[in-house]
Amino acid sequence: MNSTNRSTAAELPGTAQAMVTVDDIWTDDRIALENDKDALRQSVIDHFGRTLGRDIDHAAAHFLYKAVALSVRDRMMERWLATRQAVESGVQRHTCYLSMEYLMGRALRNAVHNLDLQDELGKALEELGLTLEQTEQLEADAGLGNGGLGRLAACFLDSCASLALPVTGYGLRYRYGMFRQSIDKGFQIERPDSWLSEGHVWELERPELSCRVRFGGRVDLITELNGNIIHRWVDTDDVRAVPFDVPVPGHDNGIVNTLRLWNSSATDEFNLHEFNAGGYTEAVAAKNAAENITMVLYPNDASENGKVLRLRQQYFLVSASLQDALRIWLLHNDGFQGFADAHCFQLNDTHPSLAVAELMRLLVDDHRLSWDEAWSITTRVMAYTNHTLLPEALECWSLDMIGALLPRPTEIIQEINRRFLEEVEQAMPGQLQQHAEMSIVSFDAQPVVRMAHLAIVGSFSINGVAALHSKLLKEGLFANFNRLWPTRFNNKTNGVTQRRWLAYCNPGMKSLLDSTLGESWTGRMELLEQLVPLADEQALQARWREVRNRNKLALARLVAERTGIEVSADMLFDVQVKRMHEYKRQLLCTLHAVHVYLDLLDGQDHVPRLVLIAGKAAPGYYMAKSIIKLINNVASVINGDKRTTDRLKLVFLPDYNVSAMEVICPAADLSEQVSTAGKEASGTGNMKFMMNGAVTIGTLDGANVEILEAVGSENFFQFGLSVDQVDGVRQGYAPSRIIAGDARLTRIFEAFDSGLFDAGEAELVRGVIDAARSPHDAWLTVADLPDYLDSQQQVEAAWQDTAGWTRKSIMNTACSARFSTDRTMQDYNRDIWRLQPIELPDRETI
Ligand code: 26Q
Repeated sequence: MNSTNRSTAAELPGTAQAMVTVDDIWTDDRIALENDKDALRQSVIDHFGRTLGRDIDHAAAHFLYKAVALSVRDRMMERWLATRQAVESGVQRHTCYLSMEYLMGRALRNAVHNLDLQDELGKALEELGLTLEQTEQLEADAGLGNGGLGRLAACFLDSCASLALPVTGYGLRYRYGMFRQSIDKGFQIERPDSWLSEGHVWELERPELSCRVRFGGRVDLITELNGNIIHRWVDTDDVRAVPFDVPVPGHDNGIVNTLRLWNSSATDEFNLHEFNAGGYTEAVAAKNAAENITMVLYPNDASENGKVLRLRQQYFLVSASLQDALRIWLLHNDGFQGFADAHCFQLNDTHPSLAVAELMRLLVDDHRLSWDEAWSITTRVMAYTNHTLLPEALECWSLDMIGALLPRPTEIIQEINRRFLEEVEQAMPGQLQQHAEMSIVSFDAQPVVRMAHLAIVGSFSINGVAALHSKLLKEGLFANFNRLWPTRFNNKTNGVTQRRWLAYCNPGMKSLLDSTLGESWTGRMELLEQLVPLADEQALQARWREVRNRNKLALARLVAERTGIEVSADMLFDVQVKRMHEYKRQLLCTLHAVHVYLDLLDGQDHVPRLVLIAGKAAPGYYMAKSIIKLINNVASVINGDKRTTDRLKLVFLPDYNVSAMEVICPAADLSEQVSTAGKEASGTGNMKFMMNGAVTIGTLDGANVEILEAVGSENFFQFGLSVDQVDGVRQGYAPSRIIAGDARLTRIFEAFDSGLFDAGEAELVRGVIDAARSPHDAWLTVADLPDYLDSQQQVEAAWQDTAGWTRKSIMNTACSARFSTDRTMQDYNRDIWRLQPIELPDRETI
């Protein structure tokens, strides 16, 4: 037995310490968990009967899924423990990724493929009268995120595990994830997503690692005997943070990293005064507030300012995660010497930026480091990723609110700010305007804490998520900071994991690529470039179209199931799926559909087209919800018209989520990425579509710029104003003149004015249309519309040349390597994290 490989000791009551190691638990002869068909079949039966206590008469489908998932989970356990031991051994540098959101989707298919179990498990299930595909559908999506930022975190975890990078995800275990969307008479209806109600087989509760998070109370100053003044945060309302670990298996490398999600629960203490005064029930009920913290994900993907529960969530995540990292460190170390060299905390937007203050508090108050020692550590471990340029999405918290909820962290923020402003004064003497602009706490009468400034001041690295976005951060939003600390700013273009987003969601394409390039492309995306010289080959093109056609049939089935609308796979599948936002301009897409419809009525032909739109609107975002209603109104006119039925369909697909995208992105021909230039930080849906062979129609925004550069202008339909032009156009912007000057636009807006699309909601629909016609329209929809319509005409011409289109499609997949999160993670690792790959002990069983 390898003694360096010992796990921590387990203490048994009344006995001397019992040493239990991984090797004791999994001796070679106990493993017996083979991965062949028969062993897998037996595992499923055992879990169904023994673990879950079911018999086949009560074979509620869900229990079959659970038995399968548990059988797969069993096969990760040893590797999971071994990975954790390697990461927590205290010698290896590692990264803690702090994020309020992880949009994981389903886990089964991903685990099965990453562990390479698909063939044997498929056969085992067949013998039990099941298919793997059916079984996978029974899993609920883990929808612990809103959109791009949350899904990015999930893709990062997958790539880190697959690259053997020691990265632990820290997040919250929301009881209710992203709401479920349905459509009633064209309106969005939200329903709670109780994804845990049937149990969650992937998580492992770890109450032994719980910690305490404090809220409220006050700060007492205490002078110690030696004259030191210390701050004691007292009379707090405490909440218990209980971790639930979710395994993150790497692809075919034996690594299983961890996503640690915190659940809030009450501490065991009661308000004794109330308790003893006979208020037993009240004292117990008061504990509810604690449980509420992780009850629900905020369904906004732009900040919802000022909600105290959101602030509690953020601090809860940050405090529990940092305490956990310090606890693990102190298992193997006496003090904090070396801590900074061994850690990086990557902040996913400003949502966890209280980490800067909280790490200072833990080091200074709890571990008695000096301010300077603590600050030196903090500013060597924190790194901040920005995901937005929209001013309204920048988080600010009122100083009063944060001071009442978190009195001690607030004092620390103010001290950080005092010292920071001294530094600004040194570097930019007398520039009071700069001080006011850069200050963490604003100089207003009602001061607010600017979370981005806190993150910037406390971090050694600040990155944007696409080249254009990072440039705009440096030149615009954070220009002052860039002047002060130019070396801190850098770019890390987003990516997506090709495992979930190509290999597993598009099995037809995977086998085509496997047979053309060999199987190793999954881990080496640059091999896709070998498709470039083959892009015109007839045999490849034919197989390519065949695969895509099957994918389109699958999407057509999903559309029919959810909406009752029948669409033909021969149509051009023109797709825009993403959160509903004015800046993303789902309206452009819809206005184009109206244009095609009116042309068809006028006797002008178009290629058959399905325009598919899907996405959720934040429940309080009136305009975004109105746009959904408008789309549905237009859709019912178009889809109800027999004259155009084989030429045009407009579909709003309800309840867009990760699993829906796994069906949508392999089937799209045209990917709509049409945001107002300068507004979309990166986009990641654009990358999923490209990888699967869709051609983009897009503006020069976010990562579209890099997609265009990678694939070449002949394989991308570019239109619209550039960032540099946008501000110019805003001056004296007169949409009505543009409409009057273009017959196509005139006709579109007249159709709306005629009431054709009102469906009894004239006020609402006209509200959207009038906003687009207003000189104050910040999104410049009308300004970009003529160019967009032209560009769509080029799309149609290109579509009619089947071989030419197939070539474009192949070229998009071929050039997509750089949009893999494997590349993104290597960039983070090279410039920010500097981690060594995990080395597992060389054991046969791992
Ligand atoms: C903040 C405070 C209170 C409540 C909610 C929020 C909140 C929650 C989520 C604010 C923003 C978000 C999510 C933002 C997001 O998804 N941004 C997207 O991030 C992607 C990954 O980098 C980019 O590709 C997209 O361009 C960007 O819009």
